[in-house]
Amino acid sequence: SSKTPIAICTWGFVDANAKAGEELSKGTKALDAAISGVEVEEENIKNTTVGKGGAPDREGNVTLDACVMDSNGDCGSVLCVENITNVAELAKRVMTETPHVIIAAKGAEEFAYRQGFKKDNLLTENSKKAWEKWLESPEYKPLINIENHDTIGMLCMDNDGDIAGACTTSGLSYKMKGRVGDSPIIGSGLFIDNTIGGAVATGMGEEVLKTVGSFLIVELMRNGMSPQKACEEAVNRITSKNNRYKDFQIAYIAINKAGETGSYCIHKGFTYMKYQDGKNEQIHSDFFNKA
Ligand code: SD4
Repeated sequence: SSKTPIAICTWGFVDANAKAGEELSKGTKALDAAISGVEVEEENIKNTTVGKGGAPDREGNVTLDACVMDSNGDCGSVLCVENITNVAELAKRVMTETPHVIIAAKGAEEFAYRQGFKKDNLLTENSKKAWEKWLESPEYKPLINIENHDTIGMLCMDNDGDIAGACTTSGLSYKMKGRVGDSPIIGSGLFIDNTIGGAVATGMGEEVLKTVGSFLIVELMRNGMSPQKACEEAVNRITSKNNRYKDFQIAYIAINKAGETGSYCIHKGFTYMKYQDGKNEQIHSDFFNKA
């Protein structure tokens, strides 16, 4: 089996993945390492798809989705939360401090304040300007690989070989009020089974939800597929249905208990980060649409 610890995350989030890698190397457990990694992007106001600075919905409100899943199979999730930056940590608090798995919207925000989170204005001047520009001719057509697809999903394997993960996003830019994607839905945006492995998704959440993508990948690995093959099969479930995949991107990354990783996406342009042995490298994912 390969050398632990290992951290992988969606897209080119070098600093976030390095942070998780450092934490793991210090002996931090997988879940806390993953949360500390994704927090780098939640707090990065230049990232317009995660946390503070995330693009708002059509009405100008930034609403965040996040979930976490731990090595023991416990999980927590928050949907459509306003005014709180660190929603992955908030999802963890749902897991550890309540008898529930999912808390949505105002309830999640009020829970956050009771947990000592501070109120933050998530709409930056830049995202406000971009939204006002969008309002001039509001058309909602999600594009491939542009900045409205930069959810951070992270999977960590710690020094004990335990696997956990986190996923956090502002969702699709200029989404309908109340819209929730795959990212905070356990099994779709993220799934972990510490005896098998883990997977996370990014891209057009509706299509990931319809195929319960991350759970599917873990189950395929349970049945013997490598992380790579399992990601390919999960993308094939989507692309084999009809031709609509031409208009959207989906990408998956996965890790198994042996520390092997893989990724696959619909369209060229997706990369993921991998930290192992003190090295943090960016890996170009293979893709389905070679046309
Ligand atoms: C969503 N999957 O809300 C998210 C968006 C995303 O990279 O992944 N962006 O549908």
